[in-house]
Amino acid sequence: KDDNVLHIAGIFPIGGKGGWQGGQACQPAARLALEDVNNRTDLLPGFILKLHWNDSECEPGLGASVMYNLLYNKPQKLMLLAGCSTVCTTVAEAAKMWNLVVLCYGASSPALSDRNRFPTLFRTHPSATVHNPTRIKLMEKFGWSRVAILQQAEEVFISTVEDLEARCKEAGIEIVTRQSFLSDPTDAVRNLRRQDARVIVGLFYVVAARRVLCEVYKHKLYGKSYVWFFIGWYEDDWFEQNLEKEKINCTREQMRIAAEGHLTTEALMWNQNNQRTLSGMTSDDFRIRLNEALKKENYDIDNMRYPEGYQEAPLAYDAVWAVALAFNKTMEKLDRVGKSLKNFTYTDKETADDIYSAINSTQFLGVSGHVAFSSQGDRIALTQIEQMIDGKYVLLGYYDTQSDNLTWNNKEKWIGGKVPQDRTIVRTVL
Ligand code: ABU
Repeated sequence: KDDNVLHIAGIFPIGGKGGWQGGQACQPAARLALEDVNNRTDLLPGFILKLHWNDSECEPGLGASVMYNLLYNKPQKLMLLAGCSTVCTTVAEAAKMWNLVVLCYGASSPALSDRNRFPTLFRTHPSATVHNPTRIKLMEKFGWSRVAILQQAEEVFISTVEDLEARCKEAGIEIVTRQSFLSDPTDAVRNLRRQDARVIVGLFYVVAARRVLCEVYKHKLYGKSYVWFFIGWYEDDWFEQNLEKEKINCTREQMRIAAEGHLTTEALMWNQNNQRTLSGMTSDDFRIRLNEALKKENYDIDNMRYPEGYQEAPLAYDAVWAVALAFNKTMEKLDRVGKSLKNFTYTDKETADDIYSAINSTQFLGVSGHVAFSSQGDRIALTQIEQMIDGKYVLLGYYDTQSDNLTWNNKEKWIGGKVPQDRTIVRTVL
């Protein structure tokens, strides 16, 4: 019998060759959240939540097909969870036609903050614009006022760069060149060299990042005169993974040399202190449970071989809790007027609006930190800064944009012992 089941749809990127395959860890995290929510007698009393899902491989076309199958096949779904910016963009643009709220646990594209284009989208993942004030802060800290940008031609990175350009202009930082590429970065990296770029912000998915790094090695854009900013959500050993599989024409050692010294910025996705969160777990408790779940799926967690999406797993876990809390609130409201969530259909705009308002006002302390949504449906987050030192990421500090507070550990290490300069210094001998 299905009378006591509330159905939701999920799209997880898992088996693809590019983009972000974060469903590998986010799907098990969502499964843990479902177990926990369904064990609570005070949440959704008399009902359980069931997730129906499939793999999008982070491909928007496949994502759309998965969504249509989930929506056109019974049972009726009440909400859609999705991850990976390219897929979220496609499904969230379409979902409004079904009066369906979309909750993205793994989508960073700043373009998703457009309420006219995505009127029913919320996300537990912060927008990639949170990195930009941090990047500017670091440029100011190290005296870099001449920077270059290298980006993969995807809306997620294009919209991040638009925001970065505006902020650089405001801060008096010159962008000497902006290079973009579809899948082969060779020419773009060569152009960076021609323009004498020294401080370079790189924005791309991890498969493209490996191709870029190999070109960086070949064109000698690494070492004491260069500094690269990369995105911080790649896995720790990203630069030496899958080299044969992806036909990367550089050795592990060459990739390691080119990666040395780069900086990363990332939004904090794990609650930072040992507080008990709404589920009763601290983020450390959650890590232990997630690791156990991933080991059962044959991931070699003991040897720190984490699946993609490990960092974002708390966002998927909290997304399911946000759904449960919002449904709980909606059910109470519908009960008062003799209606039920079970009668929702894709033409029921009134109930859809109730679900929207409920999620819009949902707030709680989750394993990813304080979950709340801004007027654009966005998460507000702190950022952390790391540097690759001797092949390992070292935490340099945190930046809180809202209070303009940079906490710095003084752990940075520059090849040659000096901060790289943002331009060639020409000395005239008299
Ligand atoms: N942190 C993963 C974001 C993935 C994406 O925006 O597609």
